[in-house]
Amino acid sequence: MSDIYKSVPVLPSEITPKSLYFNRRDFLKAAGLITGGAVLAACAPTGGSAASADPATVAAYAGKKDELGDPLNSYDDITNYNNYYEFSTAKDAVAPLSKNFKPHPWSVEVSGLVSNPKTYAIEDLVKMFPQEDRIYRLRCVEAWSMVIPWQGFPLASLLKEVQPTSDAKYVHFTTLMDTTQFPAEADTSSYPWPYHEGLRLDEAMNDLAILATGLYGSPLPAQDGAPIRLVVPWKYGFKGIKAIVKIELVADQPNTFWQDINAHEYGFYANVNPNVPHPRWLQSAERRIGELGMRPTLMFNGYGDKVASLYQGMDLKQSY
Ligand SMILES: Nc1nc2c(c(=O)[nH]1)N[C@H]1C(S)=C(S)[C@@H](COP(=O)(O)O)O[C@H]1N2
Ligand SMILES: [Mo]
Repeated sequence: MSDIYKSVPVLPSEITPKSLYFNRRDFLKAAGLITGGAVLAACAPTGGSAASADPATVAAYAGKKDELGDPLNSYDDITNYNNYYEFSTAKDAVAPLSKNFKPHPWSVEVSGLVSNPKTYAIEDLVKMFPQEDRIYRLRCVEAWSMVIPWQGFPLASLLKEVQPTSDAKYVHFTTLMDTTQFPAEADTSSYPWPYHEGLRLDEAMNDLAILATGLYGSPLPAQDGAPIRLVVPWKYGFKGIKAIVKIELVADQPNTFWQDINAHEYGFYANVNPNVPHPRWLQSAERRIGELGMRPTLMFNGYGDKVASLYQGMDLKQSY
C-alpha cells in the first residue's frame, strides 16, 4: 500500500445526513417531482434512475419479506441512497450522476489460476445461468441497512465453469476503470482506483454469494452496480463490488480498495460482527433505511447458519 492514501478521509459517512435526505425526499414528493414507493411511472423524473424499471414488475414485489420477516426497502430507496465513490461520495448524488452510464456492451474476464480462462459477454452470463431471486439484507459498515430483492446467479456457478486449479485460493474482483464514465477515477492520488475486492475461494463458493444482474425484477440500475456486481450478504456492504470487469483466481490474499486506504479500519474479511466496534461507527446496531429507531445488528448479518463454519478456528475479532 502506498502512503499517499493514509491521509485520505475515509467513508465520510452521511455526507447528506439522513434527516436532510428524507426531508428533501418528502419535499420533492410533496412537490410532485418524484413518486413514492413501488408506483413508479416508467418516465418518472427520479433523477433518471428509474427509467428502466417496469412499474408492474416492481409492484409484483409488494408485500414480500426476507426470511426473518423484514419487509423490502422500496425501489426508490434502493436506487437513490447509494455508495458509489466512482460517481460521488454523496449518496443521493449517485443516481443523477450515473444516468448516462453505459452497461452495454460489457464483458467480464475470468482468468488467473483456472483451467478454462474466458471472457464472457454479459448477455451470455445472463443466458448461461438461471437468474434466481434472492432477498438479502445489506448492512453497510456505516451502520445503515436495507432489504433488497436481487436477481442473479451463484458466483460458484461461474467459478465451476472456469475450473480453478489447485493453487487457486482467493478470488480478486476489479471494477471498470474508465474516466470518461467515472470522472472520480481521474484522481488516483486520493483513491486507489479501480475499486477492487476479494474473497477466499471457499467463501466465493458459498451458495449465498451471488453475482447480481437485477433488482426488483428489473435490470440492475447503474447506481447499484450495472450490469453485474457482487453480493455477499454476511459481509459489510463495501465487499459488494459494483460494475465488475475482471474476476481473477489467485494464490495469495489480494489487497482490497478499503484496506489499501486504511487497513486499520477495513479488514479483508469484513464479516458483519456486532461485537467488534469500528473506530468511527457503532457496529452493535443499525438503522434500517425507512425506519426511525435502531435495530440490533446480527452476527454475520443473520446468515451465520450458512457461513459460520467457514471461519471455524479463526479469531473473528481479527476478521474485521
Ligand atoms: N465499485 C464500487 N463498488 C462499491 C462501492 C463503490 O464505491 N464502488 N461502494 C460499496 C459500499 S460501501 C456499499 S455499502 C455498497 C452499496 O450498494 P448499493 O448502493 O447498491 O446499496 O456498494 C459497495 N460497492
Ligand atoms: Mo458501505
